[in-house]
Amino acid sequence: MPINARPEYYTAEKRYLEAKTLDEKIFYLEEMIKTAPKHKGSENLLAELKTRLKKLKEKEEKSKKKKTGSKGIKKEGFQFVLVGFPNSGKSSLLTKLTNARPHITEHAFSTFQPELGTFEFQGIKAQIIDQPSLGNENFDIGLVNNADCLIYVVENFEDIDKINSLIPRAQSKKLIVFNKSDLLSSEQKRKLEATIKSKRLNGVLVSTFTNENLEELKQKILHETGLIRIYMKEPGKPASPIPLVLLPQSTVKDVAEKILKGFSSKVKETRITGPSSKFLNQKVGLSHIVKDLDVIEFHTR
Ligand SMILES: Nc1nc2c(ncn2[C@@H]2O[C@H](COP(=O)(O)OP(=O)(O)O)[C@@H](O)[C@H]2O)c(=O)[nH]1
Ligand SMILES: [Mg+2]
Repeated sequence: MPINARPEYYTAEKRYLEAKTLDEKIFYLEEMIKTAPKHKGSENLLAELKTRLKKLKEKEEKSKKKKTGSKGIKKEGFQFVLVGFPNSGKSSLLTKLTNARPHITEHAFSTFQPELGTFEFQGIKAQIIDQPSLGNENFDIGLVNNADCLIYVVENFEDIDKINSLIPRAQSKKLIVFNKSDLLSSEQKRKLEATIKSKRLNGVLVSTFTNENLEELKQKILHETGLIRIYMKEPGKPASPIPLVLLPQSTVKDVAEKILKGFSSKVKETRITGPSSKFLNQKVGLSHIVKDLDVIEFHTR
């Protein structure tokens, strides 16, 4: 179109044409409108761009309404969000890690809205959310930016940088899952694992088909939550099999209060055995900081 626009306009147009998400499209279309020449010869073009923008905004409004519907996900406790390209195996992984049963197909973009699953492992619970793939207009950047930890589901190292460049504002911790290990030879697996180690990546090589390393992945997920499991014990009896779950940096007082509000004022003596104790049955005060898998005995006399 011979409208003699400034270079900024053509850059915005190029980005607009390449844009994958609705968010991006709207952003660059607005840039085009801002930088388009404003004279008689470009009137039609401007009008056309504005109509296009209006339509995209209507579409955005509609998808927002959908999101706040019955599927709206409430954050409870520690939240993981799966991110990755189409067909990397996010939905398959959600099925293996949680109670959720999302739709799995060989077609790209078969997940249309976020799907919540509850991860339950060795006494700890967390939320895991399966997202529409990167590049899908229903991909929810808000979920990514609010996650406590992102789980990248990838098939190779290049995907990691590509994902990073698409979600530049994500600050949370990252766990990298290399999926489809069943497609690799043992030599390829060995190399990939060596590279994960040498790059000091928080990553693990798994297969949702053969279940390879899924237990290791669960351990890593549990570790990422930082949650602390404390086992209570009565004198002369074995420890209870079900732990109390506390936040990182919790104290003996927090444990007592978790059992019963006000209970800490009744505690006369605390004995602790486990990662936070120097020896068996160490006597500690209420301000002692507990560690995961400690066993605690309260004496109230
Ligand atoms: N070979 C192999 N294929 C897998 C594995 N996990 C998932 N797939 C396949 O990859 C395709 C996409 O899986 P899906 O979970 O829907 O991926 P999503 O688009 O990331 O949610 C499906 O055909 C799955 O059967 C795996 O561990 N190994
Ligand atoms: Mg999916």
